[in-house]
Order: sequence, then C-alpha cells, then structure tokens
Amino acid sequence: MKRIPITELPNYIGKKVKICGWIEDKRIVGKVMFLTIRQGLETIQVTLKKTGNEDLWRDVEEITRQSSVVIVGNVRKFGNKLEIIPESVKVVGLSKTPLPLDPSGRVPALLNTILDSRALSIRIPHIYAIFSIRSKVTNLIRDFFANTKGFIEIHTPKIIASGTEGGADLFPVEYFNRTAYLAQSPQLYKEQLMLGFDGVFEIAPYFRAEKSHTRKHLNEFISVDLEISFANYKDAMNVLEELVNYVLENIIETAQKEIQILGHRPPSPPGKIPILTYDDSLEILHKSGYEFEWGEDLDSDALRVISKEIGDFFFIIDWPWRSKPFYIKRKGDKLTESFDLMYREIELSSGGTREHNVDQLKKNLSDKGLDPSIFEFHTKFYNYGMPPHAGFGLGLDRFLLVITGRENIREVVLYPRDPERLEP
Ligand code: AMO
Repeated sequence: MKRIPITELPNYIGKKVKICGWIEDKRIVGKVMFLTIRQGLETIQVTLKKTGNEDLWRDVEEITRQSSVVIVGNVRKFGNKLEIIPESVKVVGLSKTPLPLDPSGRVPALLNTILDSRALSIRIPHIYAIFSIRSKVTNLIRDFFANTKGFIEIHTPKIIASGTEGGADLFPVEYFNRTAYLAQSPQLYKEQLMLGFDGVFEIAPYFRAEKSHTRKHLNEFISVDLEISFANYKDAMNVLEELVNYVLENIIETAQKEIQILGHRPPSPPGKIPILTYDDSLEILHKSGYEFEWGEDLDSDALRVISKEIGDFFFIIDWPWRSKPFYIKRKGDKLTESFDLMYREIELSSGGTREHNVDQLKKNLSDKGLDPSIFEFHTKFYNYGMPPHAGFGLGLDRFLLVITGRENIREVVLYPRDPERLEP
C-alpha cells in the first residue's frame, strides 16, 4: 500500500490509507484513545475506540511518545478536521524516554541543548520551519541565478594550497606530505573563470579560523558567491539588489505555513536599496556624536546608528583601500570600487570591482605585504585576455538570520561550527 502524506488526506475521505509519522501526543479519555501523529509541519489525529479493538488498544498503549509508526486506517471527517480510525498501528522505531528535549516544543529548550540534540530538534515545528525556509531560500537563489540570469553554477575545491583572503585565519590540513588549507572563499577561482564564463555562482562553505564569539560569526558558513565579466561593482550591486528582492518577494508565497509557524514575517522586499559612501557614513556618525577614525572598519554600534538614519537595507560603497583585500580595484589613492550590503547592523554581503590589470594586481599584492611570486599560479591567467569583472559573497546564514528573525546564527545552521563546538 502506498504511503499518503498528511497534506493529501482531504482527497481520501471515506477511504483506507497508510500514513507514517511520529506520535507527538497520546491521550486516553474513558474508552477512547487519541494519538497526534506528526509529519514535519503537519499533524493528524488518530482515534481508537477500545470496545471491539482490545488487542490493538493494548499494543498502542505500550507505544511511547515520539516513536515512529506506520498506521493503516480509514479517513473520516471530524467536525471541520480529519481523523483516522486505525485498523493497524505498527511501531517501526521505538523511542526511549525521557528525551533530551521536548519535541513538541511545549517546554522550550536552551540553544545549546537544541544543538547537542540537533537531529531530534527538527521535530520541533518552529525548528523544522526554519530549515524548510532555508531550503526554499537556497532554491530561490539557485533559480534566480541559473534560470533568470543564465549564470553557470560552479564547484571549486575547498582544500587548497594557499589563502585567498589574507593569511591569519586559515585552517591547516595535513594533505599527504604537505600542508594544505581549508578554503576561506572561492575568490581566486571564480575570478579566473572570468576568462570564459559570463557569470558564475557557487553556494558553498567558507572556512575561517577566527576566534569570534558573536551571534553572527561561525568558523564554517555558507556563502553565495557571484562573479560576472565585463562588469563593475555597480553591475554586481544591481544583481545583488535584484536577488534580495526576488528572494524576499517569493519566500512569502512559497513558505506561508513556515512563516506562520515561526510567527515572524520576513522583511519586505526593499526595492531600490539606498547607497551611501564610506565617507557619507562617517559624516552620519559624526553628526550623531560618534567619532570614527577614517579607514577603520564600521562596527555594529556604528552600523546601527547609520541604519536608524537610512533604513534597514543599505549599501556602503567606496571603502578605504586599507580595509579591503588585494584583489579589489582601487579608486584613486585611498579608496576602492567596493561595497558592503547591510541589514541594520549585520553585514550581509561584500563585493567589488576586481583589479584585472595584471601589473596593478601584482602591485596590489606587494602593497598588502604579500609576495606576488607566490600568487603566480593565479596572476598568470590575467595575461590571457582577462576582462574587467566584479562580484560578491553573500553570507547565506546571515541572510537567513534576517529572514527568519532569529537572534543567533546558530539557530539557522544545522550543525554550526564555532571555537567551542566541533560536535555533533
Ligand atoms: P567576506 O569575507 O566579506 O567576503 O565574506 C562574505 C560574506 O560572508 C559572510 N561572513 C560570515 N558569515 C558567518 N560567519 C563569519 N565568520 C563570516 N564572515 C563573513 C558575511 C560576508 O559579507 N571574497 C569576498 C567576497 C567577494 O568579494 O566576492 C569575501 O570573502 O555576510
């Protein structure tokens, strides 16, 4: 017999079906037993009368909550809801009690308890909803890049020979008889591929060995990377703005149930996102009595002040050269053709025009204290007709933090990695 999802039961009223799920609740009222069977975000009531079903009653009484069961029975209308009158209830996985957390979500668990029992936590409806939204957002991003834009999805190696984003925060890996590193980003590969592809994207992990303990930093996180050729940073910003609007417009439609269970509406699509320069930002801070030294990165407090003035989403462009990596194109002596996309005090993305002139690229490396000869494996490709190009990296976990309105990035990541957590 074919298994029927709970969502399809309205098509089977008066018919016999097979359903699968977990027993969320079991109540006995006199001679009637009510089981709540959960399957993801859906539940169905199973109603068993003792009279005439003594054997089945005895078996079902034994089954612990949270066990997985396969039920065959008839679908019936029950007020404006549906219920199943069971013929058989087969336990396929018995659950021990007590459990490390309450999967019904009635007794709230601390984040650490949830993370320690992550696989079990997905039975909690709002947690299931977060990961369902995550999956839908990833699909929307892929759909936007591949189908709307016609960009090529790439997969670049995560075990690499040298750093791409500066040396300090690399994780070394023993690679046979030499040391390799976990990739901090696909930066150099996606740029090299501009030798032939119009646009590439990758949705993949970044590894950063920073000892950060904040609500928005992890040591392994997923980035949505884009690179487009014959383009500059304004073109990349336009694609990012379109992407953010596309995801926020569509997620409200495609994840209605999840959003309702989560009790948080994602931010409205921002439309045209305001743009201010790094210098404009310092001006706003100055007016608000906040003194910042020119060239410094903007911290969360500073971004909060700017956001109060400008709105939730905003771009800050033209960052000082000293705060950006070697591959970003310079704008005059001190600035760069670069941007960060913020949501309030959270940096969601950063990107820019890349330096595609090989001599200037080598000079940039030297200026950053890096040895151009070590990057020869990369810079040599700039001799074969490398076009101007631009791109960005969008932190997927941070974007989800904003979409789901959670407090901590660990809530939107199944198995987060931070300086303390390497398991499960
Ligand atoms: P950057 O280092 O700014 O840029 O990273 C891109 C985006 O990734 C997210 N992010 C993080 N998310 C969680 N935990 C972290 N520790 C963390 N660090 C960064 C942020 C950030 O905006 N190669 C460039 C991108 C490019 O120019 O194309 C890069 O790596 O949302």
